[in-house]
Amino acid sequence: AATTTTTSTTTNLPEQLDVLLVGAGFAGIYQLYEFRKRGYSVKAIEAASELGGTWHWNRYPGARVDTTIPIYEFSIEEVWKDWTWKERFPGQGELEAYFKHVDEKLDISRDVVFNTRVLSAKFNTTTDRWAVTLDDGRTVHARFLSLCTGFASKPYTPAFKGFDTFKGVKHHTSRWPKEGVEVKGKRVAVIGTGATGVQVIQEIGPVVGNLTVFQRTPNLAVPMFNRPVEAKEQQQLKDEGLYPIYYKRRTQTYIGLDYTWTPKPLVDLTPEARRIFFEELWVQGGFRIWLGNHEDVGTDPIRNDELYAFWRTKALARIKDKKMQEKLAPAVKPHPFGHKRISCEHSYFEIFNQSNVELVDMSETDIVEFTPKGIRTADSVEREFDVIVLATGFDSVTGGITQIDIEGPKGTVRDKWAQGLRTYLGVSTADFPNMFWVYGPHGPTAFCNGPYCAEMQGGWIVNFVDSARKNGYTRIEAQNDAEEEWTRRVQEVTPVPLDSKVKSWYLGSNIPGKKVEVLNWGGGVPQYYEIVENTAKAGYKGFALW
Ligand code: N01
Repeated sequence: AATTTTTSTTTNLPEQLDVLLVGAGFAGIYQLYEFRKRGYSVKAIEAASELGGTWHWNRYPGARVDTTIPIYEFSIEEVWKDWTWKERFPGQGELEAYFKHVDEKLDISRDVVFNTRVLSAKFNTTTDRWAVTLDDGRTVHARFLSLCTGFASKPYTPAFKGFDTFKGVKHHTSRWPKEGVEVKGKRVAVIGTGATGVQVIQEIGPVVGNLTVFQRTPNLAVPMFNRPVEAKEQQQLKDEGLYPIYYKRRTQTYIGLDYTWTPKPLVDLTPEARRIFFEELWVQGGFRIWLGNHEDVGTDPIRNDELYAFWRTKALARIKDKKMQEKLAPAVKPHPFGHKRISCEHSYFEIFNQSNVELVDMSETDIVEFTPKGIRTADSVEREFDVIVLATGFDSVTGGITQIDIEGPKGTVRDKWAQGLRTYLGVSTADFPNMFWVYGPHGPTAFCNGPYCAEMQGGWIVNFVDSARKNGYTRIEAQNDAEEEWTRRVQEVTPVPLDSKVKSWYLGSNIPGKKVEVLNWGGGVPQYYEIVENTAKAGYKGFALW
């Protein structure tokens, strides 16, 4: 078995492979393990120097998963049986250690080419193989191409005027240097208050010299209530046979967690009962107040207002200054609760009580330019900084795929999707034979626990490829009519207002110029799972097999 994740770029890479995986995070690791077990020649190409995907790249201060253990991990017994977490919501460092453990158990690294990027892939209709070009000059020919690029592997940095003139230190959060950045006592700016911005702000707030937060939209963040978890507590659950039950439960809940919407509509409860119910969810921490709530908090505007009012009361109690209260938790709801991804925090609002923290409301005064010393805003004020943190998000869901030059028999994925996203089952697209992805466009992605999605969709792909091989097919391809039908269905089950002024990566509206459309399957995990399983049982209906 491997001892640690390695940084070798010299991994033996045959010119011909059965399967080439792009990325070695949860998704790539799972498929590598499963394909190899079934005797496939398979390799993963990974741009990073180690396993972990998002948990390798996002090493900014305060990075922490916002899903509890043991829901957020592989369900592979060999891995979980002797792995012990330290915290209910583990931090990035602990997740890095987890991936080393995974490697020790499953011996993954020997089949991963690290420090290498996939530049392009072209399908050859004569050989039914993908010719995949790497940035080290090598070309690999693989029957199947599986894109395990995650939903957030392409960072987004806005095109700020004068960006390169700034002489201090600046980093996008997902490209944070491994050796860290000194922020103690420094003048620091954070641009962006999404899930990442919230985590950075609460982590560095207590140590920086002064902090300026550039906020475009207030974050309706909820407390995580993280706590240490004892080894013996975990062992007991394992001994009682609970872990497989937890993992199975992920298939039955809306978002692949161990809980889901409460069925009884809120409207059936008295206001007092609703208040108590909210309180009960709140103290459990994390997403419960949203995803454990009654579903009508999302669909009924009055119930949504009620939840916002509840959230606001909690937030206001933690913010001292009246003006700051209005910026962080405005009287007028900035957007429906839950329409932007809920973020989790522990001391975010308290940071704004510090006298050395300033909040710049970009709806009043936008960033005009970066200068050699700092940032100038529309009110002509130039603030000086030593460090600028860009917590500005990602070209999410599609960006990981469209950043690669992928060419099928009729053109590139990028050109095809520029006209509008079209997929079949959120794992494939017509005219791109033998190509799949997980945790990407039109899958449950934004509304699914990552490791679960990696296993559920990954397992489905492995079974499909295996069935094709056993039946002697060399080419499998989504059909246009099946794709039309699926795309229509995704739009139908994901009722989101496309004309909303709210910018959200759920819809691509966070990226200037990106087509605003439904990017994720919003019909919930159980329904998705049922559909893909039934498709398999029906002989992979909707795919052509040659
Ligand atoms: O990115 P985001 P993120 N000028 O797109 C602002 C996962 N995640 O990295 O809201 C100024 O959410 C933008 O403003 P607005 C999680 O799924 C998980 O924070 O568009 N500001 C916003 O505030 C999450 O949802 C974890 O008005 C600009 C911010 O930048 C996803 O990753 C932790 C701007 C971007 O927020 C992405 O989160 C972290 C501009 N030109 C992330 N452009 C955990 O598991 C954008 N912004 C805990």
